[in-house]
Amino acid sequence: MSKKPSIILLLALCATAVAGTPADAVQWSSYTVDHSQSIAGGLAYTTQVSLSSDALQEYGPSFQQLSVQVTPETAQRLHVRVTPVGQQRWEVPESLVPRPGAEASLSSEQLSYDVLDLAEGHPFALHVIRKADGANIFDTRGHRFLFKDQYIELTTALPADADVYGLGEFTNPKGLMLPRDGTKLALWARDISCANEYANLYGSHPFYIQTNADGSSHGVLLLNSNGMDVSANATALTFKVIGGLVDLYFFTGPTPEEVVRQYHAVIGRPALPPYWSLGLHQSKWGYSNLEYMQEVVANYSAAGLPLETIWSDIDYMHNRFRNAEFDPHRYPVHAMSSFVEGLNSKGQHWVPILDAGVAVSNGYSAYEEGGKDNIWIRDHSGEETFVGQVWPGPAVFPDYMSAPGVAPWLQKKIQRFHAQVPWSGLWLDMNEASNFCSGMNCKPDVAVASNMHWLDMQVPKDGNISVLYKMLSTCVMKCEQPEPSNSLAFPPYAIQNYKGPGQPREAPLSSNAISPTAMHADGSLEYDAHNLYGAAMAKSHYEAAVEVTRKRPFLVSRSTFPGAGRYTAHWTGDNAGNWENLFYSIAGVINSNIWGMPMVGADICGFIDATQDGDPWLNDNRLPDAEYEELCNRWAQAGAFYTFSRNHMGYPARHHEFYRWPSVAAAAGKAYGLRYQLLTYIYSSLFLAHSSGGTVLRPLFFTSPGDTAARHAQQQWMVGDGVLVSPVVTPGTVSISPYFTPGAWYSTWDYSRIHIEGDVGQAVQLDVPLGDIAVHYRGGTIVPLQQYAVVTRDVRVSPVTLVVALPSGTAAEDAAAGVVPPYAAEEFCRSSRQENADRLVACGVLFMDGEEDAPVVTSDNSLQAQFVTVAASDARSGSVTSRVIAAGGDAAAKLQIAAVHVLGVSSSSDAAHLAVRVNGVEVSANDVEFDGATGVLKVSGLQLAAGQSLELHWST
Ligand code: MIG
Repeated sequence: MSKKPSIILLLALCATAVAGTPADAVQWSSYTVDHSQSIAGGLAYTTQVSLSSDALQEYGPSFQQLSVQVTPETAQRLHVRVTPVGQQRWEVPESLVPRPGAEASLSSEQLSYDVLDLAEGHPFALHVIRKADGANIFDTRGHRFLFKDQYIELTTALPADADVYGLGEFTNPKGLMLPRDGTKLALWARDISCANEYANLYGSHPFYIQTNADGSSHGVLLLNSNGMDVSANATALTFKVIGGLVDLYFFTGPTPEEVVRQYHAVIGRPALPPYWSLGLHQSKWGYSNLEYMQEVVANYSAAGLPLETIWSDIDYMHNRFRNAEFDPHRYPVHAMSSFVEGLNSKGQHWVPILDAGVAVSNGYSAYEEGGKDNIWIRDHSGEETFVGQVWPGPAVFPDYMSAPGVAPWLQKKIQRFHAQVPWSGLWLDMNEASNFCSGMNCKPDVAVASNMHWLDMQVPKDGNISVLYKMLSTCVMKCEQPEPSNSLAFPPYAIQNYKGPGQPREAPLSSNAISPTAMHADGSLEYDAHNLYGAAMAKSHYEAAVEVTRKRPFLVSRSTFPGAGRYTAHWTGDNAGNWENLFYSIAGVINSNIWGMPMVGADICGFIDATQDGDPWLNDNRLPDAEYEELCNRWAQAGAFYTFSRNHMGYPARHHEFYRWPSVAAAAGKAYGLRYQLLTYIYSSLFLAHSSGGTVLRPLFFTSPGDTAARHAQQQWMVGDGVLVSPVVTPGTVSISPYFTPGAWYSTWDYSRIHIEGDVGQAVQLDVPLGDIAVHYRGGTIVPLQQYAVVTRDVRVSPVTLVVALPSGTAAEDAAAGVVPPYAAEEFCRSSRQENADRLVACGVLFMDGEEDAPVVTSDNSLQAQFVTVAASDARSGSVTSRVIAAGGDAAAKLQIAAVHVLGVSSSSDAAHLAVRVNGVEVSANDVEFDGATGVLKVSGLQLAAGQSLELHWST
């Protein structure tokens, strides 16, 4: 990037946007630009800025000099780092987020952005524009910029008519878009129910996407793990951060999906989950013994419902909730191991929970070995082990981020666990990390007799611990509280750390967490590293699981940070069993996709069986039984289209396994019937995200970013490029008006077509009686559909029907309507559209591998095929061709294409002259069915290996 033209532009822009001279401007910027310097011939350069006037001195003095490093990294990605000169600052470790750095041989002409306003003598501002239209990507002019030891303030302008989303983790009652009323959203990992609106939840993702009125979009990452508040109002967005650096990445899109891909190229692309994990999962906190779990499995099968995986919550754990140890009475190891072997032989799976804290308990191997290996997080002095509390007594916390001995310790622990009972995946809970005590130097409070009772407690043999659980999560230790002058425990700026309804928003950082004064093995402070606990735990478990199982791991983590998706799936945490929370789950799973964790779901039917203000332990404020059943019916069907589909509930919740009610069982049977047919399609979509970045569950408006009404269609979501889900999320509702963006949409149930003409979408009224859910294929996609079976291992080898959903317009017409066509990001599809601009084009992908679930996907162990349909613009004739990219592994041999359904063939087609040829051979009339009224052409009786190329022609 050449900077000279920028300065000229700056002067022009200054005159209009910010009136006045540099001297006046000093009032908004505390820093003035000294000089800048190119770095060794490349496009990168560094600018030094000096403090010219300070503000908010009650938060401490601002640094005198800052170095601003501007590094164009790719044509669509700019990196800007601001560091205080001569100071070592905390930053997110490379071990968790390895930085990709700049592409070699990048030229300034290639860059889609420009940086302005870094001219000598001027007030310092970060001003990044998109070159194509001059639109602002980031613009701090006119806003205060402060950089102190424990307080960074950074504000960028936002157009009032832009939408901003993707920051979290928090529950937004309005849906996806950030509130623009100045509400401060805190990022500080916390163990708290996600039914709490606007509360800082389990993960921290300092990233957002801005979609302008015209649909053009860009993204901003502030790569910083410290506690922070982020707020937006009508004109600006502000970060207030209590440590670390200003380390910014800008992604210029310009479509929202491209922004996400560009973002994932920095934080790491998502792990591919094993195929079986796409099956239905059942879980409950409170399956008090093995017999109980066996009954649940048997009930699913008796109800004729698929059940892939049964989960064990902390109920399986031995005395005082020892991770990875079985209670000898309720879950004896031998019985468990034969139970799980039995499951495995039927193609089913078992996944247990692991909590972050490790019980301080003599005779507990994980505890004793960890002490020897010196892996626990240290108390503030650095000498003693930090002791907190998880469940009824003292617990210590493995330092997954930096203790050198943690990897072998963990591997040994989970190896032993796996040798006892072969788990298929691991559920990582309480890793914010949650700690029921606040403070330092905690010791069991022996002065309180009842505390000792809890410590001695054995879980009763019948496992009925309902009274105990609630008591157990209150602190039974005596901790030293830091002095008010302790700036780690009480930094000068208090973020909006949420503690619970009716409590002050600014809870101390130590609340329900490891003390911010605690220390890691490498000397880093918990104050800085707190938000990374979950991501570090996920990474360690991923690596250990690969070693132990030699298979692709399946992990589900509650706490996450950018980059965690390389290792783990996510669930949205402790939601409530009500209609609002069903709705919240939509934005919840979409956000997780934006953050690089496409494998995600909410607890189906709700974790807490009470509305937000009710006390679940008192069973108050629950939905009446009949309405609960109705909710679960709707949620079963919606949840069937999360990527990670798990029915889970809390201890005191009414049971809501799908078989509990005939109506819900029927609804689940219908929705999961379709999900299972779509498993390979979902898997293929996850594979695309894994290999190229991007989302699987995404908002409808990604198909038409400039359509503002589509942005408000928040009760729907896309699953990949080809499937739109429009569930009922309100009570007593049998008719809905979901939104459809321009083009053709086909019901997955009967192939009936909705055609939206023009360049804006439209709401279309649909009848959805209880037990039905609206699901549509998007025109322009080819979806591989298979056959339902009770376990996924049988689905994955079943014959494939290619559903070709023809678009209603040509590629040129799509472009004119401003829609983003399906698979726009895939080169093969983009070029097919370019070459066939005046025809109808549809694209699809198929990815499949074998049951060995190899940790790394290669072309030797997988089948990868691309499908393209090109049809005449009158849709009377066309072709379906496949291109096989990889034909390795047993899938390539086993998988067969048995049928092709083309939707949207012209109804004026002449059925009498219909001819279909496959790989040059005419298909017999018996195997061809054409319904002129609906425009559906069905070709069956094919036996084509999916690993071989296919060429089908139809003409009428
Ligand atoms: O504070 O293990 O979010 O899914 O069932 C409760 C018991 C601890 C919180 C998890 C939830 C799980 C529960 N856990």
